[in-house]
Amino acid sequence: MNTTEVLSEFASDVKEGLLQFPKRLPSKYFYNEKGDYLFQQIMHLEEYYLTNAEFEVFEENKAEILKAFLGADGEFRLVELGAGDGTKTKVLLNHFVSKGTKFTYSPIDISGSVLDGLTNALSQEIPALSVEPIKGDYFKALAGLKRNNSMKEVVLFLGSNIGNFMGKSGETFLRKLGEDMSKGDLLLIGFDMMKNPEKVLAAYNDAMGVTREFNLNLLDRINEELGANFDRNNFQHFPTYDPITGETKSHLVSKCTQNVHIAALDETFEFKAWEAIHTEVSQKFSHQMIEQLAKHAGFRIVQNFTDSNEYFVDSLWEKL
Ligand code: AVJ
Repeated sequence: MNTTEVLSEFASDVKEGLLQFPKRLPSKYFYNEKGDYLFQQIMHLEEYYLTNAEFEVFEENKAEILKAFLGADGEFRLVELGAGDGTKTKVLLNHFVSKGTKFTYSPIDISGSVLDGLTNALSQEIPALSVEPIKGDYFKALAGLKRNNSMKEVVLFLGSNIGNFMGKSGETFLRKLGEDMSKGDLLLIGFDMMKNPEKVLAAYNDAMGVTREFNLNLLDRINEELGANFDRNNFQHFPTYDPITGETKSHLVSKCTQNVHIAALDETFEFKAWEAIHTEVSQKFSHQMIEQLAKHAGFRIVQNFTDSNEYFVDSLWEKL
């Protein structure tokens, strides 16, 4: 590689992560086409309780949620960050439309094909719904919305995606999100709660090995896009759960001492036998942690919605 050439963000993130000790790779790179597909499979797994739990939260509380969204104004724009295929959101959208609610749905996603898929599906399934998709970065999209109108905003950030932020970065993200919202705007945010550690661990180590594939796909992606020679058979998927902190971590453990060359970086990395790469954190929360997060990010908790097992909480926050 020409040394003056600028590395792609992917390449430089991989380099930075593998030069750290312990080694790590950012989980946002799971989601190429194969990764999107594997995550869809994960959402249908028996062990991955999160999907059904949040689905139940919406089914059981949709009337209450609508009441809270309507507030005093009676009109709003519903903005969803990282909408995906919208399976869970449709529960709310269908209910809102059936009640004659005046609102526009704006899913924001970085992937144009994901947005097109969702928009087409919605025009078939809920023709009366007004949809204005926005392709791009969350913050740019939100700032653009604010510039163009003054309607009350309700932001959805579902699926415990907030759990993927490491350390204080979740708080920083939410604070920044708040800066693009007005006082009185709402945020409905999903949290996977602390629970039986066996149950948590099984969700990240399913019997069919889909999560294992999802994790190993990151190595395949580095091979394909950055010209690396990772041998996936030399790495083992190993998740852990810490019931004290609620941190669920995924790792890829090197089964032997080995060298991996990454052509795009013009660099070889050594992995010692049983050295682990940390690939993902999926934080589990307590009510106290949610309260702290809301407070530090500049929001007030209006109401918490949960499922019958109390596995999952969708927390409704108001921007202060
Ligand atoms: C999409 C971030 C909510 O952390 O549970 C699923 C991703 N990783 N199985 C999660 C994931 C492994 C998922 N989130």
